[in-house]
Amino acid sequence: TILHDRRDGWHRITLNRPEKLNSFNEAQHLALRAALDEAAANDACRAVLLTGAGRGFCAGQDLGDRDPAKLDDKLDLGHTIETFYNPLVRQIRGLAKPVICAVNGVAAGAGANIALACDIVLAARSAKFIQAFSRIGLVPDSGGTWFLTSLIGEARAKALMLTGEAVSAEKAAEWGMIWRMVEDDALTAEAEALAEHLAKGPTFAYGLIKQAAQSASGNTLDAQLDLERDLQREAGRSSDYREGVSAFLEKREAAFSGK
Ligand code: LHQ
Repeated sequence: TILHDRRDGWHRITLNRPEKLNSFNEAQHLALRAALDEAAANDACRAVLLTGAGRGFCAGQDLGDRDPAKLDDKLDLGHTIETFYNPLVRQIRGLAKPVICAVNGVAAGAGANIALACDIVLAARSAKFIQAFSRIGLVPDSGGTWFLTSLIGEARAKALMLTGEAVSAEKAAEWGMIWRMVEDDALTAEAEALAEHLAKGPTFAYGLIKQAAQSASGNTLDAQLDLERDLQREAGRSSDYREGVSAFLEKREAAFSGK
């Protein structure tokens, strides 16, 4: 259900149920969780690249195994969210190294929002983002209501969530929903180059940068200033800071260890 490619310095994790547009069943959730856990625990892995096999990125929850006869007022989708989707989003956000998402094709439902949970999102020109939930009578999950409102504002976010209209990669980039749109045939190379670049970076500082950026919207400026002070104190004690300063003074490229 997933492919885990351990490269020198970074890992590529590929959702791999292309015949179902990589929609999530339980097995795919568990395999992705294990792969992310491994990437998090392995010091040699300093960046993660998440993508999808085939023509889609991810179509959200696999709806194929739903028996409409069993969809009644006893059903607890909250349990599915709590067991699988929320831990996944927390895992991506909590991973103390950069997670790049290369959106190779359609990203729908939870698939769109898992992409938005990643740190740097590149999307192929032919990719699109669909808040498909309202099309089947559901509410956006996997952080979508939070990510979208903060990324593109409440007006655009609400319209997308209510209409279920698709957003092209080009529009997503123009709106600031993602980092960049890339031509289809350039996506893999661009995403790999970015992963390789980040894998040589100051990984410890990257983890702190994620933490700071993700805290901003819930903090007052005062609280955020305090947080920056604390994080900078930690960064200032890292060997990568020593190396960064030495390299600057010696006019050479820094060789960061990630520590
Ligand atoms: C699929 C799926 C799919 C199964 C395409 N499942 N087979 C959380 C907690 C608990 C419950 C519910 O949900 C959630 C979160 C969610 O994610 S809810 C939202 C679930 N996702 C959707 O509603 C999206 C459903 N898919 C679509 O609307 C379309 O497939 C999109 C717009 C993504 C792509 O359209 P097309 O490019 O026209 O492709 P297609 O529809 O022909 O799909 C290709 C195949 O993939 C097809 O199978 P087939 O055997 O006919 O070739 C689809 O049935 C299958 N597929 N999404 N979610």
